[in-house]
Amino acid sequence: MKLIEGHRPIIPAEGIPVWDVDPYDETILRNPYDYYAHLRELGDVVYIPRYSVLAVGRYATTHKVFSDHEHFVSSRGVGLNDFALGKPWRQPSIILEVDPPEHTRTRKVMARVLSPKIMKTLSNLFLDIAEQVVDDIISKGSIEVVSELAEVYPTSVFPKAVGMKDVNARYLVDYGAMVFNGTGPDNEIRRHSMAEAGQIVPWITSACARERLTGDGLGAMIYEAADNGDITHDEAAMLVRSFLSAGVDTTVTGIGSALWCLSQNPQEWEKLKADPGLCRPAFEEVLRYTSPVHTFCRTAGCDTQIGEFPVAEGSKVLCVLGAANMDPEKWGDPENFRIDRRPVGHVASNVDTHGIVV
Ligand code: OVV
Repeated sequence: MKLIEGHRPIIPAEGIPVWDVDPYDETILRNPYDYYAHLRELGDVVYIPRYSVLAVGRYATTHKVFSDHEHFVSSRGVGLNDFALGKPWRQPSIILEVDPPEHTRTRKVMARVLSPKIMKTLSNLFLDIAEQVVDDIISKGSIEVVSELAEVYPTSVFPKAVGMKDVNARYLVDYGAMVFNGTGPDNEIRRHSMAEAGQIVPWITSACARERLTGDGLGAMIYEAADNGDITHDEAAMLVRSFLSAGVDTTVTGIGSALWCLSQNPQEWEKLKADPGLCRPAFEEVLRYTSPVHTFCRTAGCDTQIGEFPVAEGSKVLCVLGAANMDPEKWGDPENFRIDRRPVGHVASNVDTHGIVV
């Protein structure tokens, strides 16, 4: 059978609204808010013929499908490609592209290494580097936010926290782009990100090896979990890779978006300066408002349904997290960026703490 973007085309159930849109078009990616609104308006689930996929964008439905690993699996890939039908471009992640019970086991190791207690021991490192970066910026007078701040901070902090001996900020940023754009269709954006895969993938793989890590970082702790028999040593290397794929790109986007949101909402910036204690809720609001990961897919692992509509096994479902995070049903006034909103339950990132399997 002829596949579309690596998955089986589907015939949508009668009554599912059809929308001829390309969610991965650059115009929509640059300003997705109208797309989000229309997707939610059309219904609980929408069929997008361009990629022969279903899409959900209302908060309640998106949350439900995204967390329902019994029916909507991650192990067939969280992009358009169905790993059951074709070889993925990289070895699948054992934290992202996996379902319980395997996910529960690997997730436990990650959670232990990223515990608040261990994060606290790293806070001086995070703070020192933040101060250095800010001092540099102040001495320069003006900056380009993405390349001189949003990319610089995570790529300075991350390798140190993980304990990487090999540091290549450019490769880390480009690998992040590959991982996330790799979930989309074979368009210009994806091809551009993948162009360097031949060099970067082997670099990432070797940088995650035990002998390329110091003995005192997060990476070493992951390998210690392997020494204790919680995971295998090959799995340890894969979890170290997950730090790099999941951590860098989302943080670059988060910091860039934070500066954008504050620059567009000067009254919120004043509020933050007056009460720096709002920093954390402000960042959560940035994540809700901008959704660094706009979409992750699930794959129907069996014949199932969304609302009243039947959904056939093998159907790819776009969970449009950005749309869910802007649903007025859930948020009341989602268009207002408010640093004191405390948007509990947003599905932007850190989603595991809300019970969603990533
Ligand atoms: C949560 C997440 C996002 C992106 C990549 C990965 C995980 C990974 O493990 O590679």
